[in-house]
Amino acid sequence: MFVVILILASASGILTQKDMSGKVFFIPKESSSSYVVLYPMKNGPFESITVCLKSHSALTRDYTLFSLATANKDNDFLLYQEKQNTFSVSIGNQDLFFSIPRTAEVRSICVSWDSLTGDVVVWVDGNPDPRKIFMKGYRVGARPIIIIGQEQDNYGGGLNVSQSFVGEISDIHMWDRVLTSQELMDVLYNRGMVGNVINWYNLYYETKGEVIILPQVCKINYKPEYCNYVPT
Ligand SMILES: *[C@@H]1O[C@H](CO)[C@@H](O)[C@H](O)[C@H]1NC(C)=O
Ligand SMILES: [Ca+2]
Repeated sequence: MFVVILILASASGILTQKDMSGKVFFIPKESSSSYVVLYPMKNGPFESITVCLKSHSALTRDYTLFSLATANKDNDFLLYQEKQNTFSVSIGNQDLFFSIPRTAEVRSICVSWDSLTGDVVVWVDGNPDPRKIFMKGYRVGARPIIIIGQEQDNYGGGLNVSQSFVGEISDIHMWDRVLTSQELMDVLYNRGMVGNVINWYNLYYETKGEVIILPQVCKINYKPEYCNYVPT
């Protein structure tokens, strides 16, 4: 398969552009130094956001799934699995909590937020949790730093080992709009619905520390297309 398209030297490391279909980022060990920086194709500010990803982790403590910081707000858009079966969505440094149990299974999470209405929806394996209203009228700032595997407490840093992610994470997409239910199903089943801010099939990223790229493993009762992207 056609893999590495282009490798560019950046100031701090190697920026890679790659089609990550059928792959995962695997962070095998707890640390505050292993993570992935994702480079967005749009710089914001953002009045609507949808983020989707799949994760697989045996952690029983808190961990971070998606950390987007801007110059003035470390939790400008943060997805975080808390203890006690609570999942949090933070926007503009404010926290909104959902009752979502942790699981050691492969799990798909999609979160959408619309500034106009404040409507937040969290989808777990395609099932929406009861929606909430949050941060109506707010705009997530421009020039975000997006990190997978660690939680930022300042712009690009302030990482805390106790909030790090250990395990596999994949199929990360981000849009600057709210997806329809039909589009979310197309994401879940890999029917060619790709992010316009972050696109897993054309991903600009940099890995730090110990992050391994491995093939995805599939759950037995998933439809094959759930974990095997077939370009159309
Ligand atoms: C690191 O994260 C843990 C768990 O969330 C928290 O209790 C602790 O205060 C954090 N430490 C710092 C320095 O932020
Ligand atoms: Ca933070």
